[in-house]
Parts: sequence; structure tokens; C-alpha cells
Amino acid sequence: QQTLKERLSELIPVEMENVKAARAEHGKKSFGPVVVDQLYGGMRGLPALIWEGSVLDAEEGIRFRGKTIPECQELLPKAPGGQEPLPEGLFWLLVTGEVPTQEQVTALSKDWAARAAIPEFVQELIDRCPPTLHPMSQFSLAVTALNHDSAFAKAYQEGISKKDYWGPTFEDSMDLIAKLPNIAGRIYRNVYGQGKLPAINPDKDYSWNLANLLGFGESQEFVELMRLYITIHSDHEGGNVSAHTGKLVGSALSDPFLSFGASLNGLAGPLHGLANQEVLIWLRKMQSKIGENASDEAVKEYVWSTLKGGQVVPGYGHAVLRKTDPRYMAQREFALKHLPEDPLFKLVGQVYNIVPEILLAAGKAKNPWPNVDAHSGVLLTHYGLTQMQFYTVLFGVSRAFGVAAQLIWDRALGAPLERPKSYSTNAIKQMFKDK
Ligand code: FCX
Repeated sequence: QQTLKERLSELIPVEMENVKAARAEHGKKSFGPVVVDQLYGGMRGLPALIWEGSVLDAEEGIRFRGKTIPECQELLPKAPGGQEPLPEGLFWLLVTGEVPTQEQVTALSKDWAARAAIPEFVQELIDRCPPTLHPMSQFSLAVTALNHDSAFAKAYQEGISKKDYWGPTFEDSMDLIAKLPNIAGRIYRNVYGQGKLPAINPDKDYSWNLANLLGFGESQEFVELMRLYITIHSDHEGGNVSAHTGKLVGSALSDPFLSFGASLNGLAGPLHGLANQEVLIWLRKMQSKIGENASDEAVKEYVWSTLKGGQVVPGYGHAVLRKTDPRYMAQREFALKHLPEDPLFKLVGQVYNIVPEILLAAGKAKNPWPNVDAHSGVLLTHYGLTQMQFYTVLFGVSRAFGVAAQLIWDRALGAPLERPKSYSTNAIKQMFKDK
């Protein structure tokens, strides 16, 4: 049976030809005009990047290599007795565009377990962080420090040829993903005082090991949740802050650890990945203000008070999506199956029935529907992972899959340094003054 690296080495020359052909045929075609408002408006809708792993449709949501989330749930290999896809298979799909066999997925689990140890100085670095330092800052610090042993950085210093960049990038990407559970687990246990970190079990899958390091290895349902969670949070095409940052930094030939460390700093922002923490904080504040089992009227009033206070309703809206996020729906279905009576899940459902109408009435948000972050915290809370400040770390573990897959392809296809053009307001005024 072929390893991922062997399969990749076959696919790279084919894909190089594919890209060459696409550029020869379409290279000079136009997407249409770029207007000044797009420069001021966060580049919304500006076609600017190549991202192979996934493409987002505003109405339908994400597809990983052309496959919807329900299709991935159906097609990707599962753990014995499990129903959710193994993220190992999703990574294989993101990298190759192909669905792996059960054996190939098992081999990836073993490979990652073998690479999982983190250097002692990184352990010490994490241990020396004060528990008051946000888990995302600790996470980013530790990932950045892994650059110490980067195969790519070393090969570059030794004068590696451009055409071979992808090899050490692949090794670093595999190491990166493999080491994240040990980093996340260590941060969790340090900050929340949950005892000593257990060892990685080489006979178990990635999600089981992650769950176990966090102290939830005994809960089959939590392990299943992690499999689903990592799968749906892995990738969301290239323009979101964490994905784009990773690609951008990687374009300077910074190694995957430096690139993904930068991704994490973007994911840590409240309009992006930190929103899953913000949702839970917001729901808890709501409960303390209007009580549990509050009426629809009271919830409505609370939502309006958030908007009137000049704050966003966390977990709602999206820069690109215009319908309910299928990642929200996948989590809702998980909840309906495993925790239909959970009071906080019921509140999330109640909020879902109320918020979109209010956001529409308020008339600003282009998308009134919930995104992925509106649901994840409730599931984690249900199983006892109640420390909201840790939630974005799990998003970060997942997002490594998508960013790493693209970094490998960027180096394989010789993606150049990113350097878009910027203008000052005065330059724009000058440029268009007579037009
Ligand atoms: N609550 C209140 N106001 C909202 C809103 C919300 N949930 N969503 C958008 N708006 C407001 C914007 O703040 C903006 O107001 P302004 O004109 O005063 O600046 C206006 O509506 C237009 O914004 P819009 O074009 O719809 O949205 P953007 O593309 O600018 O921003 C995000 C998209 C996601 C940042 C925005 O919807 C938001 O702030 N949502 C809440 C935070 C959140 O859930 N983020 C997570 C997103 C994602 F899933 C992830 O990355 O994890």
C-alpha cells in the first residue's frame, strides 16, 4: 500500500501539467473589474488566491475537494465502531483529492503518533507561561518554537533546490499536525490544573489521542465529537484570516511552523476563531441576565441589547457565506443525536430561531445566519470541556490540516512570494480625479 508521500510524489508532476494547461488556456481571462470599494472593504469578493483543498459556495457552504460535509461523513474511513470520519482521511483527501483506504488512514494515525513528541525546551516554554496567558498565545508561541527543528529551514540553509522544496515542507507539515495534540494537551492541563499529561497511544487514532491528552479518552462520544470537529474545522478555502495568513507567510519561504504560528495569531481574533469562545461567554451572560428557560421575548430583548451596545452577535454572520453554515448543521445533527435534552443546546436552538430575524430587521449584516462558531462550544461544554478560553485551540488544531495541505502544494507548484499592490487614499484621489 502507498504512503501519502509516495502518492503525492506521483501526483505532483501531473498537477504541474494541469496548472500549466489551466494557465495556458485561462491565464489572460478576466474576473471582471476591481472597484475602489473593494480596497477599503476588506477585499471582499476580490479573486486573489489559489487554494486547492476546498472551495466555498456562498449558498451551499464548504466542499473539501468537491465533497460536501455529509459526503465526507459518508465516504471517509471511520474508526472501528465509530460513525464520524477520521480526520486522517480528510487530510489525505485535502492533499491528494482522493479518498484513502482504511489501511492508509491507519498508517497515517501511526505515523502521526510516532511524530507526536515535542522537544523538551518547548515543553518548558509552555510550562513557564503564566496560566493567565491566553491559551491561544501559548499555542502560537509553542508552534513557532517548533521551527527549531524544521526540516525545511535546515534544507534551505544547506542549499536545497527549488524543485525539492515540497519534500521537507511535507515532513514539517506532518510533524506540525502530529505535535499539536501534545501542545494543546499540555496547555490545557497547565492552565486548568488537570493532572499529568498521559503518553500518546500509537495504536489509537489522532482524535482519540487528542481527547485522551485533554482527559476525555474514556468518552467514546467525545472522541467521536473530536473526529467530526477536526474534520469540519479543517479548511474553509483560502481567503479567511488564518488560511490566508499561513499561505502569505509561507510564500516568504518561512517554514510550516512559522507560517502556521502566524495563522494561529489570526485565528485568535474575536471576528474569526475566537468567536467560539465569545459565543459561550455571550450565552452564559444571557443566562445570568434573563435566567435559564427564558421566554423568546426575553431572548429577543437580550439580542437587541447586544446590538444596541454596538457589539456583534457572536457566531452569526459571515464574510462570504449567505446561508446557515453546513458546519453549524453538522454539529446540530450531532447534538440532536447525542444530547437532544441538553439545556444549553436548547438555548442555542432558541437563539437560532430568533437571531436571524433580528439581524435582518437591524438591516446591517449581509448574512443573518449562524456560522460554525455558534455551535461548537455547546458540544464541548456538554462533555465537560467547559473552559471557553481553550475552545479556539481546538479550532487551531483542526485548521492546521487545511493550511498544511496548501503549504505542501504551494511549495510543490512553486507558488511565488505574495506581493499585492496597495494605494493611499491620496493616490486613489489623484488617479481617478478626472475619471
Ligand atoms: N452581529 C451584529 N452585527 C453584525 C453581525 C453580527 N453577527 N455580522 C455582521 N454585522 C455587521 C457588521 O459588523 C457590519 O457593521 P458596520 O457596517 O457597522 O461595520 C455590517 O453588519 C456589515 O457586515 P457584513 O458585510 O455582513 O459582514 P463582514 O463580512 O464585514 O464580517 C463577520 C463578517 C463574520 C466578521 C461578521 O459577521 C461578524 O462580526 N460576526 C460575529 C463574529 C463571528 O461570529 N465570527 C466568526 C466567523 C467565522 F465563522 C469564523 O471565522 O470562525
